[in-house]
Amino acid sequence: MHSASLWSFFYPFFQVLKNNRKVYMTSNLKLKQWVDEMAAICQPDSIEWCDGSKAEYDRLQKLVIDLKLATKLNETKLPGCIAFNSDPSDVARVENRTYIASKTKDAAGPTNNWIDPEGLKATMKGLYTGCMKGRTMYIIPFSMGPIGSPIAKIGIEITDSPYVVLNMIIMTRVGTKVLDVLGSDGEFIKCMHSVGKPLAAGETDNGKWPCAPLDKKYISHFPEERMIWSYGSGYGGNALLGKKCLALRIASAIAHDEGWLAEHMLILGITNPKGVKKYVAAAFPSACGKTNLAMLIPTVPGWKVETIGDDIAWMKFGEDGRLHAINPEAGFFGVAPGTSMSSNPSAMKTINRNTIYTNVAITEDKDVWWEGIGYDAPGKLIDWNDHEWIQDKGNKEQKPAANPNARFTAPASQCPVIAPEWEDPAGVPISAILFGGRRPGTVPLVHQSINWEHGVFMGSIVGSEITAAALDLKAGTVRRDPFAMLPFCGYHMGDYFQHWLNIGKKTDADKLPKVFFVNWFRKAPDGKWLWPGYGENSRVLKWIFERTEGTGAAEDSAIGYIPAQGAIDISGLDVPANDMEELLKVDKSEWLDEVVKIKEYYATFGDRLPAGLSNQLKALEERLSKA
Ligand code: O2Y
Ligand code: MN
Repeated sequence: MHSASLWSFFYPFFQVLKNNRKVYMTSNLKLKQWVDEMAAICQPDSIEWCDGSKAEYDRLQKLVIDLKLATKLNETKLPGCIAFNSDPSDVARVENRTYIASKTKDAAGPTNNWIDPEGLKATMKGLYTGCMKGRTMYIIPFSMGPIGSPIAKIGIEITDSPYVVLNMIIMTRVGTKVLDVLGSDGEFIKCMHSVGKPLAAGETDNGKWPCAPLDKKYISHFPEERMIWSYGSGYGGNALLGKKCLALRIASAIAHDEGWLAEHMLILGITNPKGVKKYVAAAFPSACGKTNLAMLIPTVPGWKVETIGDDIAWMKFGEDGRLHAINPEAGFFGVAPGTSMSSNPSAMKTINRNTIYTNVAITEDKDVWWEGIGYDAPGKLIDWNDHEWIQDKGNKEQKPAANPNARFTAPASQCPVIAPEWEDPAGVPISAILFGGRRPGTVPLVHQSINWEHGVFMGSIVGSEITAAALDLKAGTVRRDPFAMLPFCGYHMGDYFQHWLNIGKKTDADKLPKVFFVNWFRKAPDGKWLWPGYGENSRVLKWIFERTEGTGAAEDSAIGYIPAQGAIDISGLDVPANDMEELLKVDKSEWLDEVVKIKEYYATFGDRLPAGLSNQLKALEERLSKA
């Protein structure tokens, strides 16, 4: 017998010795070797292969409650729910500790935090050495996308965090079936994670969220090797490696090489009163209400919106020449503050069971509460820092009870408006792509691109205006977030733009999605919002739907097609005609100022800015300069 096959034969028995809980009969030699290699470095007390079962979920839930790392919530009000509080140093994605370790700095481009891969590996191997002492190493086989879908990818996350395992079981498809699909020689993405807090003999976490200090946190991506190494954070996008790390940063690099799109986009299905259904993908920078739009309840009579995904879309050409999208995730990791029965009733109904809460406040009867939940705090709370908290509405300085980035992790299958086809392995055909941002001025409520290349231009200039004098930017400055991918593109942004342009040449123009730019955040000169937003956004979706059908009246403008007067259905809506005019206004001088700003921004890409985009900018300027 060949030595590799011998190893393969004896491996399951070796596992029995190392792990008295369960044995996994994976025949994938690369996987076995990688697990052994990392176990030898990290030196865990035990190893567990995860099967994603209910029994496993329940056992780990009990474990984190017994360890006082999580609180069991009110079983009557919130069955199956628990709440964690993280360390105050570990409450969000850490962009300045997130690295793209491509072989060259140039491959990462000007928008990424590049680091030399070999030096980084040496540093991180040092940190990983002995990092799991006193802990269990969990091996999580997961699929991003329906298991076995031609668009799906398999990842294996190694972690020492039961919080991560519980979240991954909700957010991805974990288990035995994934190993079956992987088989003996299937490819997988290595996702290595440790909270970076080894325990000495007899030491416990003592109910405290384990993590490493900020300067020891590393969220590292090796795009050429399709590998992720994360250390020191147990939180969200830093630790649930299927999400931003795999499904966006690594997948964007794979998609570039394989000719498809891995995007930071929600996917929704919209059905008109005649029963015709179309699918829309949409990219917005953070804090633009992506989850709310994905779960929107239309106010326009007879129209229906259903959710496919709220954060990430993988789109590939189908045999019909159209782009088909899947949501690679299986759950929602949504922001709790601001989520209420009025802002997003479907989200509220999704998270009333089997949900993990992180950094929310807890009421005396073990219910959850956060700022913007829609009602006052019911009595004394325990805030996310584990302190007693009594609401003092007169005190503007009062610290919030929930962390502003507090999260819920809930199964997508629980969403009352989830589309029945949300797990279709073939994906759904996309008719429209939307880009948007928070733009109080200049940008109208909605406009449509002239063609695909112009649509790519629209995606490239996505951004939100800085309102407060935040960071070092002055108020009114647009912080660009191209395609809402600034923190998530795993390679050179200039090459990413070119990739989008190339996608447009792979099929007939009429099979490509139509591209739109929306702006729910336009303000009147007196500072008031012009558009009511939320469910009323269905009126804009209706026009977009009609445009994809070739109906929906539009007018040419210098920036693209604008709804003709009366084309946006505002029946029963209290938006004065003047406001509607202001919402759809294209002010040439404002747009000429915008052109100047875009030129400055485009200059940051140097000669890697595709000619297709500089041509688009020039053409826009010419159209604006015509009388
Ligand atoms: O702060 C985190 O770790 C979560 S970030 C996040 C989570 C869900 C959806 N989107 C995002 C994001 O940053 O875009
Ligand atoms: Mn996101």
